[in-house]
Amino acid sequence: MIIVLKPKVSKHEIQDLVEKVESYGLTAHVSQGTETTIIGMIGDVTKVDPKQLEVSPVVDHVMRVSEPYKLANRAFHPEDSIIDVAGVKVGGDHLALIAGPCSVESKEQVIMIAKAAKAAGANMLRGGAFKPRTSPYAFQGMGTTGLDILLAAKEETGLPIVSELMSAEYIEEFNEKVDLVQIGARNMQNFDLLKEVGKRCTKPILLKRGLSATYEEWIMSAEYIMASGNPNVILCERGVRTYETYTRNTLDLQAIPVIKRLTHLPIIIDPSHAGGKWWLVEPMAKAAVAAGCDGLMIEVHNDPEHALCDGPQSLKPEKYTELLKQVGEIAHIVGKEIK
Ligand SMILES: [Mn+2]
Repeated sequence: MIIVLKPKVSKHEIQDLVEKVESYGLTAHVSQGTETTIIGMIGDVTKVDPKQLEVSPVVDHVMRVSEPYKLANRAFHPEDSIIDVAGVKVGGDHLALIAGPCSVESKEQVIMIAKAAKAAGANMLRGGAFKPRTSPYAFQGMGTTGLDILLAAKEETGLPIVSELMSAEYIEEFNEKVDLVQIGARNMQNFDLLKEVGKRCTKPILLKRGLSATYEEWIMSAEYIMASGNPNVILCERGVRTYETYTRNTLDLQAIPVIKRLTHLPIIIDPSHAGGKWWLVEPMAKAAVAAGCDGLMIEVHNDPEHALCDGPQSLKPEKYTELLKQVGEIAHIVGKEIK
């Protein structure tokens, strides 16, 4: 249930209402926009009588929210959330451009790709140090050493770092070294991990959509993180499993308007894992920006033929540079800026 307040309500009046909500044994979540202030009531609202709240002169109206997610719900927070990743803004009219190799392979490799990505216009560097691989015999990533290599690349280029966390055991290390913590598709419903990153992770979270997750399941996973104490969640569509086997997955671009309608969270698109083929990345990336996404996460590798992971879907730096030129023009048309 949410309480929509009248314009120009004082802090003191908001506090009075928060106390009233808390007196029902509920949690109050205040969202102050430029126009209106909303108080979300979280908990068992069955015994709350909306009329009792509407008698207050500062209350405009009280609404029931039927969706099971509250904190991520756009009704609770009508304006777009803008999430700060080490100074790079994601959401609203900002476009995040995340690039880098699937796996960190060596210091020379990561620094070379980071410099090329930055020169092309990327504003964040991604690299996998801990890799969730389908086969236990495949390369599992460099782990902690990989994170240190990413840090060296950050020192060299200034690009904030995005990397995937697979186990709660490493949260403190990620807090220290990583700027945007990715929770991968396979862990989207690892609820214990979601609760731990909500509680202990001090950095924003990039939550990938599960391989066959519905929108509601995906948003509920974001809700887990938010309800556990970390409000800074960015969603990432990376293709879903369909009957089609020609492409690795099927990119669901409808996710962009749907997520924006249902939530206030930014949504970025990963066309690399969606298609699984490098030549699909460019058209899908352009379509995603045209559809209003808040960012792109693209695999870039200097030598895709010899990459230890996901070579066939990686772009060479020259192709990425060419792509970002076109993305810049489309972004301009849809009112997004790249910084
Ligand atoms: Mn990959």
